[in-house]
Amino acid sequence: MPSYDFKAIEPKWQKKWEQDRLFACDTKSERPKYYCLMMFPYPSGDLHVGHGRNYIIGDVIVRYRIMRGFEVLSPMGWDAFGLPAENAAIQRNIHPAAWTKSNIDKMKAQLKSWGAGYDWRRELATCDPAYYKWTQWIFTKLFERGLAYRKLAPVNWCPGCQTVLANDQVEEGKCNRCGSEVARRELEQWFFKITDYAQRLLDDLDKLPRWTQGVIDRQRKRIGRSEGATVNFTVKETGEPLPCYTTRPDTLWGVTYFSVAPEHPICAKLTGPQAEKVRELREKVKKQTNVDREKEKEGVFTGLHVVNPVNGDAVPLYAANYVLPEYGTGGVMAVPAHDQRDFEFAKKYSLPIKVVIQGTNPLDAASMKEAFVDDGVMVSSSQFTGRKNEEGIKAVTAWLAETKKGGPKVNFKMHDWCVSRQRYWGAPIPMIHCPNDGPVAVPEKDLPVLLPEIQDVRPKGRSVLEGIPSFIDTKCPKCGGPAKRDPDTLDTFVDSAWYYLRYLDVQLKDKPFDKATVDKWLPVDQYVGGIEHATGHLLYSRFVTKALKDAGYLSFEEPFAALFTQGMIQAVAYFCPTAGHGWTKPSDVKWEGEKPRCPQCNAVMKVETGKMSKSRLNTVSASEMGEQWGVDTQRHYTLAVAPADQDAPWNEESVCGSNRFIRRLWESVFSLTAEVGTEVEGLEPENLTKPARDLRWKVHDTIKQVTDALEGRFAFHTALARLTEVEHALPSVDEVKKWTNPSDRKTVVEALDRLVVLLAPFTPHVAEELWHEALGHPGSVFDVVWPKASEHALVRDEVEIAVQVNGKVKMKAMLPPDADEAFVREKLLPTPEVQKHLGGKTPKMVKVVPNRLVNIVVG
Ligand code: ANZ
Repeated sequence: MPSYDFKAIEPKWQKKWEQDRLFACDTKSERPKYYCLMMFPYPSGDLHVGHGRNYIIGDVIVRYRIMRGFEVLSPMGWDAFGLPAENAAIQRNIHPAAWTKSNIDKMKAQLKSWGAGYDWRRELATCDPAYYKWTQWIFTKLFERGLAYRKLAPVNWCPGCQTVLANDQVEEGKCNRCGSEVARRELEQWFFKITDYAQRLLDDLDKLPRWTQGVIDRQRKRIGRSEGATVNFTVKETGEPLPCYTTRPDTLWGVTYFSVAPEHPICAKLTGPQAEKVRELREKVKKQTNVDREKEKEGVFTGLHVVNPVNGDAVPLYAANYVLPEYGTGGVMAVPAHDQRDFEFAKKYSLPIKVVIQGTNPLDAASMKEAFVDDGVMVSSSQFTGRKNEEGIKAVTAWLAETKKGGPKVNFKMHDWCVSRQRYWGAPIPMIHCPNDGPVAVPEKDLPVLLPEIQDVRPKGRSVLEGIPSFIDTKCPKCGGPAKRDPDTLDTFVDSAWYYLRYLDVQLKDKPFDKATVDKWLPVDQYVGGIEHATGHLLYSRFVTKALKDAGYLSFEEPFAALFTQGMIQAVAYFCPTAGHGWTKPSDVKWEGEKPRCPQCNAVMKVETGKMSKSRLNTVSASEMGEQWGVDTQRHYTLAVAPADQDAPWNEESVCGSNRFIRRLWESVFSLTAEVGTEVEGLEPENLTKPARDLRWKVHDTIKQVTDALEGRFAFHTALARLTEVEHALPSVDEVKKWTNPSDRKTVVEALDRLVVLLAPFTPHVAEELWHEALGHPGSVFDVVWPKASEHALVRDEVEIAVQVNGKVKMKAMLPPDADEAFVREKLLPTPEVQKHLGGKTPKMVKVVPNRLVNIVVG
């Protein structure tokens, strides 16, 4: 028997697949199509075994679909623009392009070493001008349709570095490079009007039954649809309208003050002694996150009053931090009795509390400890008094509309998408600012707007590109006069919002994609990626698809028909509390019995299981893993350890278990074929003895179960558990020597054959080798049509069922299939084994769940 030399086997088959163009997709093929897409990676350099999970899962799906006869499209590319490349460039003094390119090379080699199959002819990188030309084109199309606009928006400004910082460059309010206090600055930036699509993005979630529920929920929450009413309050002193948005118009008679965000335009117009205080508050909230703004409520009286249109009452107007400027109208009618935030604010500033909804226990404003937010009956509410508040909401809203005091209104939490970045390493925004014509899109013939090649990408000033006159100074495409290019680059989420369309033809020069081809191949049949993209990438891609459809470039409006989000592979990390020591590599930790100790100071270390990350020194290198065990072991472990959508530990011992399985399989297949041969021909299913019949049943039942597990359920761990059982069910060579019936011996060949075929999507290299070398087939195992279970083999002459006495499982018994109560009473109950468990008592009741369970109730 040859030894299991994975170091020779794995590259050998990888080369063969490449030569055979196993993963080359012919988009014009007549076969049914299957588009399997993995979220393309950011080229960060090294991959660890945690990253491997995503690609391995995708590869199993791809190989399975190939075996099912689909024309499979499995492309791969690189989300290649972005901040880390720029940071690495600044730190190590290499150009972001060079850094990115070398990482792509490394990662590509790694993906290949995992045996992950892609049609590399379709490789793309978003930093390639041939690609970003079309990213820019999409921007101009959105601009044409009024879906890209400019407005002032805050950015993080570092006065030390004189530059704009991304959110992850700000740590506790300080610049993570120079430590200066980060300020907020208002800049004119570009936005995509994703809010125009809020309702459709929400409604169409119902068309995605094959998406992970968690992602659907998160998108719903992010879109944040809210139904309520606007109410037309006015400023008493000036008569100026001051509308508010409320979900509780039933509480209008309980308004005791009104509050606006300190950023509200009305605050800017204030004069008098209060104006300065409001301004101070605005400066303060600028530094607060939305969460901070709600924690400690703070407000300032503006000196003005506001008139409630339902009863003419005038109430004081406050500027308050907990009112957000960008939601609703930026103003809130405050009802302390029935809103907890307003309650806390009213208590703090001694404002009146007025109960207008009564529950079963009468409320008294003076003694309330918190707001009453439950349903109840409206009181002191003019003609609505006595109504249940749920009906009141509808009735009051209708009445507001009739009397022109307000009306129904739907709001969304979602904001427009800011796409301007003041960075170097991104696609330049294809807009020109002309003093006469305003912002003008770069015409298609002038695209791409090339990112200038500069050596020093360090930000100096507002945007990196602003400091490059040869880039910035240009002519207006409309009037020909001097004009300036937009100095910003696009958010990398714009790059990744359409890449799945480009894969169909990455060579196209005169258009981003061919409509007929993408209409045929999309939506993607299966998308696989991380749940962290739930509300970013996945929402943006849906928006861009819908916008392109509306512009007539596509015929579908949801890009991904099915979405699977894999769990994370986790690892243990060790942390020393002593200042400056921090994380230690697991292999360097000193062990004292059960206690991990710091190798530097001997302190007991904190143990944490979580995400693999470089900073925590707990990554398991994929290449070391491959060196030691082979990639099929890594694949097997990754797939068998847990359900693919759940987090799972990386556990060295279990990895050995996966390796043992592969070696046992290797031995069984070689040693048994040496005994029984490789010919299945001549197996007579009618002419088998019991052990062979049982083996055959196990094999065919497993075909059914593995197929089930691969059909959309992604129960890879179950599939592999079943396949291990088949391996266990194989007779030993010595046993088989005693099998004299030739047909019986052929069931062993059949079992080995099916086992190898079923394992092929999971552990493809070893499967190919066994298929070829042990089972003696000439072609590739991926030329084989996925097996179908034989109905005949699935008919059992006996099934194992559990026997319960008074609800507790006492034993297992073999019964003919579909045995009923009469059979059980007559044949099973009298057996000595069952009698033993009944302890001499007579059964009161016998309940049979066919083929599963018998429950005997005794008194
Ligand atoms: C009066 C009221 C009485 C409210 C009551 C609630 C309960 P959702 O469901 O999230 O849409 N609100 C409106 N605009 C706001 C803003 N810019 N910043 C902070 N809060 C704002 O919430 C809508 C409710 O949030 C509105 O209904 C308003 O408070 C508040 F017993 O109006 B309510």
